[in-house]
Amino acid sequence: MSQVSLNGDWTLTSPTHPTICIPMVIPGDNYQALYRANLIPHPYQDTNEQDVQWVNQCDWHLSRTFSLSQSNLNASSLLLNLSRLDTLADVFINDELVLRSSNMFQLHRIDITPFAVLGENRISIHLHRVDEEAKQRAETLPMPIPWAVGNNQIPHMNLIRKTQCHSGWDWGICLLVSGVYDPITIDVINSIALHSVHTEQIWHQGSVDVVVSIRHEPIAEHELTITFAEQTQTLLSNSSGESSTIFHIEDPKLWWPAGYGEQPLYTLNVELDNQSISKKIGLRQLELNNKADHIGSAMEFVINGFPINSKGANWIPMDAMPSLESEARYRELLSSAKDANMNMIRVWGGGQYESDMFYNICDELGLMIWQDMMFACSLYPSTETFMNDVEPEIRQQIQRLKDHPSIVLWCGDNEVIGAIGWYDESKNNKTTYTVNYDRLNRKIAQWIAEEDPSRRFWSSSPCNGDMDFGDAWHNDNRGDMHFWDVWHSGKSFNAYLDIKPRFCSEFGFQSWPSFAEVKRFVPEQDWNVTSPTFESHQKNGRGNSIITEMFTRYFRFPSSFENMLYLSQVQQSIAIKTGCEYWRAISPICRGMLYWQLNDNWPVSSWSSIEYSGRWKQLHYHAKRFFAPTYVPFEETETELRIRAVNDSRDENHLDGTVYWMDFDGEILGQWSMNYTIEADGNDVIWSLCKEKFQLNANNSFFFVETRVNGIQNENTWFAAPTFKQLRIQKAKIEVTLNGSEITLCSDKPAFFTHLEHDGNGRFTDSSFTLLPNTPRIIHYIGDDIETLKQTLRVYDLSNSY
Ligand code: BMA
Repeated sequence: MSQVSLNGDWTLTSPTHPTICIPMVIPGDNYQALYRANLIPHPYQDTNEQDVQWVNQCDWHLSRTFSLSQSNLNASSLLLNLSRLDTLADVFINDELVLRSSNMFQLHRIDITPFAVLGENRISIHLHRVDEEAKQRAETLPMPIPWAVGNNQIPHMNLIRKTQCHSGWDWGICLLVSGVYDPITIDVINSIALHSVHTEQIWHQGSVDVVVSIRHEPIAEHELTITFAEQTQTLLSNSSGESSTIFHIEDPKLWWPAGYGEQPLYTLNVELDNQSISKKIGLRQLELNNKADHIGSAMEFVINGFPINSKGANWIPMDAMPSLESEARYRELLSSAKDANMNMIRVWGGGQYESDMFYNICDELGLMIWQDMMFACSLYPSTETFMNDVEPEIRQQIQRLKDHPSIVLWCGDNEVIGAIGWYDESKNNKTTYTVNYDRLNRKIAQWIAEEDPSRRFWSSSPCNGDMDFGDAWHNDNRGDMHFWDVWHSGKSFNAYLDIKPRFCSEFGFQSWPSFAEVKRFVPEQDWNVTSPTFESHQKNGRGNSIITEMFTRYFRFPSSFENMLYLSQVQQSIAIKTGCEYWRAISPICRGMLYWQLNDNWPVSSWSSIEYSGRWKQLHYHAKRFFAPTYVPFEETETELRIRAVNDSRDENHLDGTVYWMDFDGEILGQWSMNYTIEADGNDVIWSLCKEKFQLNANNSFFFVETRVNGIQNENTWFAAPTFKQLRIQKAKIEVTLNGSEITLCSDKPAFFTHLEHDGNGRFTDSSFTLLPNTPRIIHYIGDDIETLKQTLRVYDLSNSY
């Protein structure tokens, strides 16, 4: 098909500031264009965020010219494709209004033939400021609809269908960006337009029928060529505008989540009148098991008949300036998730329906997706006007996404049921606001069911189940829960052991960025956790106090700014590991854990395990160990210390390994070897020791277990003392030898949370581990910045942090 691309160079002007006339790259956002034109400082540096807020208070115009040939004009239609148009936009072709849009999540395909001329044409997009529109909408509502006060810096953004975290979040900069973030193209249609292609899988014993449904212009008798799994069929288009056919696949290769099998993808290609649509289809059966059981009810994804332990993290938009999104960065972040043994990502409702690249990569990597609809932490109106704006968004997004095998759940929103209990208006009038919630939520459920009957709809995250508006923050016997008692409510790390979630879809603990990251955005005079830059990059009011207060509970106080940064990441790792380790140990009661959060959208203190630059925080290295398919969690009972083996896999696995009990001088106090075969999806106690044996030595010793499963090494460390500050750890002297990308570490004493860092990009094969004494350990640097590695490699460990 021939296509006219409108990507690349545009011009950005502002009627509010008539002197501004600068180049802008589309796809892209206005902030990035202003920064490139030197009209604003970099919003992520220093305290610049506050200096760039004026951009929010302007209207912005984007425009460019493009050329159409006679053959373009001879076409039967010229379809302009526009999506992620952010947000209140009027689109003109040659000064004629062709589209008025108020929802950045809608997808547009407009016939511009009546407005097109031979030769030069002009497209302009007028983007209106959203803050004033939001205020006006609030005034006309039949009742107040509270917005996310603690997160958003600009009021009433819940009334605008725009990424909710653009106006700030408790980890997010407030940059009310606007622009167009997807490619803009014009499809030149000769005679009949191909609109969309969808599939449905009908499973039989050992085979599957793949129904391919094609939407096109309602014109009959045009030839459609459909290829799937290397079989080709031809058929004639139907005057109803919908044509379909079936491919029967015997013995299909099944798509599995990462860790449970391969991710074969079959190519589907549909051609009509010189246009084609291609998709990669994964064949898999999907079920969400919510059956009532002796505890409450299950929350378990079942793929191809096999129960899955879902492990992963929550995803936020990758950049506060959408210009900086790229396929390479999607791939890097999602590969980092997979490399840390994750198999599920939750696309959180305060962000965006991600771009096609994101879902394609998840299909490829075997990362299941829990997909929220884009509503978060505010209440939303159920007025007709609002619902009319939302309906096309939901229908179009479900149609766009539903062929991705990775998506396993459609979820109505993030924390909106809970939010009814947060704001005075709704707290005092729960019935009205719950009905208001349910009106919109029912509609969303209905639109989704109509567009995709193959997947389950889950009202909200968290939610106790259908028609249950109860407290899913604390109820651990059914549904998914968001467990924030440790971070937001200040309980100890052990509070993670007080609950047995069926599925914990959010729990998190903040850390500060690493020293390497800090150097990139904090001027040296602000290298202090209470400096203006540092405080402006901490969006959770009590965040820095919580981190510091937890230091005093658990650790000897760190000796320097640099050690504070390091220790904050040790602390975060311990918090999240405590939860994940225990919840894996209670499998299959708990069938899912997604910590908050995977990534950052600018450099900031946050709950993420990957920094804005892509660097793995210590937590991410720990996640790789505690999410490993076969893992050995420690478990403490009244009388015993135990090691379990959990095997999140479809195969029985053989594990061998050694448990060491060691003192802090490195003397071995006990040693046990283990040899065990664990069944598929198994969970067994494989070692235990009576606590009396080591209780007297609690402050002087630790347990370390190393394992091998299918040639893959893993390890775990356990301390008997309730806090690290009590431990009589010896100061470790760690010798570091660097040879190319190979780093050898050797310590005279056991060294804990031994962590490698340098100022460049890339990561290490392992970090933040226990280094046993006099046992050299080889680590490889994965990256291409050997020079920086040589110059800036630093090795931290707990004993040298105070
Ligand atoms: C959750 C999320 C986010 C928030 C995080 C940390 O509940 O849904 O809204 O950023 O907590 O407070």
